[in-house]
Amino acid sequence: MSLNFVGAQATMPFKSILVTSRTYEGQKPGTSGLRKAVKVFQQEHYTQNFIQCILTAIGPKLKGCTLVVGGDGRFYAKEAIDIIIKIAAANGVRKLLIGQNGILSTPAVSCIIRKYKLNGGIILTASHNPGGPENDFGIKFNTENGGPAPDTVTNTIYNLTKKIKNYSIIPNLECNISEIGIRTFEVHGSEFIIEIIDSVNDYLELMKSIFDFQKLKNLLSSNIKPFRVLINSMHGVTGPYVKRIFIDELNAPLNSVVNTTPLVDFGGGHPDPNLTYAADLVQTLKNENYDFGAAFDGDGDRNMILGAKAFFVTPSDSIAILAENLNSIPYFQKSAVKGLARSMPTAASIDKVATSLNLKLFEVPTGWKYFGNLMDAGLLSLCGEESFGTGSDHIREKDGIWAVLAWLSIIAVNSKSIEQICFDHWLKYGRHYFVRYDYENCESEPSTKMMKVLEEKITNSDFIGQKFESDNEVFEVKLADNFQYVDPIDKSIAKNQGLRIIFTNGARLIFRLSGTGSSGATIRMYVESYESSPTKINLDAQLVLQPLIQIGLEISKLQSYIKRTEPTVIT
Ligand code: VG1
Ligand code: CO
Repeated sequence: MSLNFVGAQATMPFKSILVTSRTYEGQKPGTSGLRKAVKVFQQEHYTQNFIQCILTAIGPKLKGCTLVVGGDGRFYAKEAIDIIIKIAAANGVRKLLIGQNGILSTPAVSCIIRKYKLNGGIILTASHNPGGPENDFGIKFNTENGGPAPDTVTNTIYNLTKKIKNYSIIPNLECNISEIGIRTFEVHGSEFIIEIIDSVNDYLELMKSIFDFQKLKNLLSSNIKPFRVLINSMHGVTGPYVKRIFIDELNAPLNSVVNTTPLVDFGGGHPDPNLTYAADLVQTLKNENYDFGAAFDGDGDRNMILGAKAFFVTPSDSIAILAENLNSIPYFQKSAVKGLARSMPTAASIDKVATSLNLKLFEVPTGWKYFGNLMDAGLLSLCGEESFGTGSDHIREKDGIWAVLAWLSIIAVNSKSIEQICFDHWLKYGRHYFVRYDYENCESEPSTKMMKVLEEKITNSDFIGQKFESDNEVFEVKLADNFQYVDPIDKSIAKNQGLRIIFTNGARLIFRLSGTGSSGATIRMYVESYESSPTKINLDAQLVLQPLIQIGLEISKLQSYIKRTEPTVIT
């Protein structure tokens, strides 16, 4: 961390005032953070209330604590950081570390909290949701283990928002966040410190301690046959990180990285790394001679991995293949792999690897926060979600750039193409075909009704054993429930985590309502089937899954409830 002093030390003592507020409904953090339209956050007292409640929820450790603040640079982030500075100072926070210009990826925040043993961090992002004045803003709060606040903490924050009457603020305390360095302010007779830090340094150092950068450099900048990569930051936060890592450190050609300037509105795009929203990456890979492609979401915790000609690696396969090859990565050579985990809707490819490696496999609800306790207890090394989330216990967040470096490490060792690696994996373990249908921006009421009726139907005792037929394929129900998770460490219970229908042949249908939308409802239908025969592992996923998709639509009556025939996005 740089320790330059910027400008003169502020000498004027600052005093806080108490501002009378009003409560707002709906400040309930979802799967990860509070996400709403920018216009909602811009309402008088709205952002101030939520920040005050985050700080109050820290409890006795608040006075004198140090927090890190940063985000994906989206519209309204600078205003929010200004509010955080003023409210944190008034509440007795001792120090804020702030990313230069407010830029810090979600994995970098997790890294910084852990490295400097901070009390937590505030991340200004709505992740993969679009940005700009007409789109979304969001605030995530991470606790001292570096991970997303668990349900107990977010429930406390939410309860506070329902009864907040006023907040403390120092309206005239200003700080320029564009220059690296330290500034101190005198607040109520104590020192309040703001340190503006380089956005990339700490994260880069961590990556260097995990991977063999020399080996990766040889792979990407070989004079004989360089491995050609195309990395697309989608104008999200990862731009400065990929430039430093792939261009400056690993010497990849300059045209290996694109869309690396973080923009307040992500250039009008949807910063979600999937085949629909990263269509330009897919097209370029199809048309040109690249060996590898990757994209990230707005805040840098998601990743999509593509091979030559845009061969798509499903996130569920990605995590399984990484698990199988962890010995290619120095970090995992140093300490034994503990356990593996996936979120419930994620396809079970990794389960097969866990069995083969004799490792414990945990199945947790959707959301990275559920992996944290297992990692803290030393039970978990590698985990992933079908929603393009991949990560390990190096931090407590999913980590897009880490995933790319992990894949490149495997390639550097075994010299196979991405497609060949996947094919060989399926040959050994069989293939888990997977697809997710998202119906975005549905009306809340019919969506909730659909879920309620479906739950009643599938939890009725006569549902088990029922047979469904489509395209001459028969699926018999083995188990059906509303998924519930008991945390093995603190025994906390997470209920209502998605409706599951598991068939006797291992196929699964899952229905969930998203917890990251900013308005209305998004219904997700997850469809998975398993094929072990070598003649059936290289088929088109959409075709293979069609019969099961039809059964899912039929059982749920989804289309008639929400009056739609097509999903918004298929991943
Ligand atoms: C989605 C994903 C989930 C992920 C969450 C946060 O949640 O499905 O797997 O952990 O987003 O990711 P939901 O409730 O909409 O299904 V991020 O990158 O948006 O912070
Ligand atoms: Co994200």
